[in-house]
Amino acid sequence: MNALQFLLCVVCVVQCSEEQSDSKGKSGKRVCLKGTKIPGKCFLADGLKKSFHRANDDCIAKGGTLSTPVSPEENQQLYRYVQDSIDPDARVWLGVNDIMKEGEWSDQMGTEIRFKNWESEVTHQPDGGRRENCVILSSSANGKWFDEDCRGERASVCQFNIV
Ligand SMILES: [Ca+2]
Repeated sequence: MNALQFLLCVVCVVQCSEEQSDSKGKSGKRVCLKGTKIPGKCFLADGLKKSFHRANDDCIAKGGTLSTPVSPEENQQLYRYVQDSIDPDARVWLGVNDIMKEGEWSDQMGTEIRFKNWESEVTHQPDGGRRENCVILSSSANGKWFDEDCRGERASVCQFNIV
């Protein structure tokens, strides 16, 4: 290989990698390449059971956060998606916890949540006090929420904001 060939090669490698990162930056903002789309976000299920912190870290590594429904409609859409993509009775971690302050439920940005969907007909959630600071959505309880020990192992769904 002579000097010119070498130089062309380097230029090509730099350009190619620039093009790749460019297209990565542009795609994925309007469409869900995997998972399912609801207005404003993509949901992507992970059937592998893991602790809340592990599931949270894995979502962040993918550029998202643990799913956090903010309305009855979103909760219903997440619940249906979990049933279809994991299993009809699956329970998944939500991006909601009261780790910082007992009884004050926050999302993964640390903002206190307004929409809650606690199970309250059969049991009276949340009922775990300081032992249970994380939240699951239960498909077998029609998408209702339960507080649980964060160290438990559950499936999860990541959410990605899109325009
Ligand atoms: Ca608690």
